[in-house]
Amino acid sequence: MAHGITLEHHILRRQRAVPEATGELTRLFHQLSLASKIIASKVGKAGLANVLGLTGDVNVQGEEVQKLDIFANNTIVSCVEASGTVCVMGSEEVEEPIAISPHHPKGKYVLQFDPLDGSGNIDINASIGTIFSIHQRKTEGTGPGNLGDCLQPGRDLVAAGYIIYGSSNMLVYSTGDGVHGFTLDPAIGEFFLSHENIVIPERGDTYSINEGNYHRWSEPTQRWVDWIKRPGADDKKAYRLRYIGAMVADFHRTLLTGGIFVYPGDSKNTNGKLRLLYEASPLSFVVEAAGGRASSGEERILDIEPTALHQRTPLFIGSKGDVDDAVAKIFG
Ligand code: AHM
Ligand code: MG
Repeated sequence: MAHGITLEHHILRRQRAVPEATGELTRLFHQLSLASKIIASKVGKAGLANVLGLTGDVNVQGEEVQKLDIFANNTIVSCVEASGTVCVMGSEEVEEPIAISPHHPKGKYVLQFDPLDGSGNIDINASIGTIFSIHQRKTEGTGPGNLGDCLQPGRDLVAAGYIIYGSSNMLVYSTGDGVHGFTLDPAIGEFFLSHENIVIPERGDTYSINEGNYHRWSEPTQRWVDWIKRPGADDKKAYRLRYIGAMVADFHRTLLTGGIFVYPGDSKNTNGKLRLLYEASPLSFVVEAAGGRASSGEERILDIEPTALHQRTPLFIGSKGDVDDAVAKIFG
């Protein structure tokens, strides 16, 4: 790995090219990367640090809360809050918008995040991640932000990305023009540029979906899965199935090697499982910046106008050709 360009240097260099930049975005990224190093360190010794298992609580989504979920949430909030760069935050683990303490200045950005995505993987030592998105505030002035600041469509994002805690720890981000990946060197404690200008292949050979839900899918969805995993006309190969159950990990593989990740609506959950603001929208911003596509089936994910913090959306995301096929075959 080249130890040339750190994450901070990369962001700073790009911000210097924006005449109206104040340094706030650079500071926000600095605090986010600090939070992710703290989380990575905790995840790395999860079995030793008495953070495996459940807290005994149930979160706003009705899911059992893992101790590391809460640790990650609190770490991001406390690292970012004091930076004076955000006016409000939103977290998958917290029901309402997170107000900034009156003791801290309010900034011009809105940070929303899924602190620990794929938390079902924590106890089995498989990859998990953090997903984040950054909008400009909509409310005027320098006071606290509100729910309206959080409910913005993905097309208006300033930046988005994720951190994957895996066999190595990586931070991948985009400000809309290109996608860049950084690998944490744990000996030095810095993220270094390792994947510059990631471009998703036009097509892949992998599909990623929880096929255990097959019985709950619409017939067109079932037909699409039957089609994608079989060899077909025009030399179509049988696609391979890969599904770890942590979207960050499934998405990261899809971004690097192509293919499609899907969490469709089904007879139990018409809008699927994934949250628009914390999961679908930021990763859709990243995939589009890498040349891919993301759709709910009915519309472009980035064009969905959110109406609630924790709303869900069906998601078809990945290589443009593969998402085009799925949407055409399922939605006509
Ligand atoms: P989480 O944010 O509570 O961890 O849930 C989201 C996760 C995604 O990472 C993953 O793609 C999906 O849930 C897996 O769900 P399922 O077990 O239904 O396949
Ligand atoms: Mg999640």
